[in-house]
Amino acid sequence: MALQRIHALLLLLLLTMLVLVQPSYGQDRMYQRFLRQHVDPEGTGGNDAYCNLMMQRRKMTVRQCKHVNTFIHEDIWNIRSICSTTNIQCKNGKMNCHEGVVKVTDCRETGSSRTPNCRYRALASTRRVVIACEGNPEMPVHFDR
Ligand code: T3P
Repeated sequence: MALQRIHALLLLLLLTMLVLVQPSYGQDRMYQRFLRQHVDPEGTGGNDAYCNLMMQRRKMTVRQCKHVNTFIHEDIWNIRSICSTTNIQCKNGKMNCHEGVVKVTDCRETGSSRTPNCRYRALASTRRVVIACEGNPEMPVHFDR
């Protein structure tokens, strides 16, 4: 009887731990996705060939060509530090967005682009970007605009 109770308690403990761990697991997956899609510290980017190659390499041309994607050319710690600036409103109305000025390459799909041969026009600039952050410590999980 006592053994059954211990088993039940252990099961409850395990379930509680799973519930607690799950959000941070989800956030980490979002962070990894953000890194894959939007962060390229080494690249200087800037031209169409860069976009054509990187959009494919970072798996954004698999089922369909992603229409618009921005690569940020900054150290990840610089990008993460944007999360500690003042909260602003995201496009979806949530208040977990933050803005910063960074070096970017914006890749925009061209008219002649057809999956799997997705084709992009590049625009390099230093501009204001808005990203959403989550977690503790706060980490970028979504590129807003
Ligand atoms: P994702 O959520 O997969 O990162 O807004 C729709 C998608 O376009 C979103 O994709 C972010 C991406 N995007 C950019 O990468 N740069 C931009 O400047 C804008 C407006 C959108």
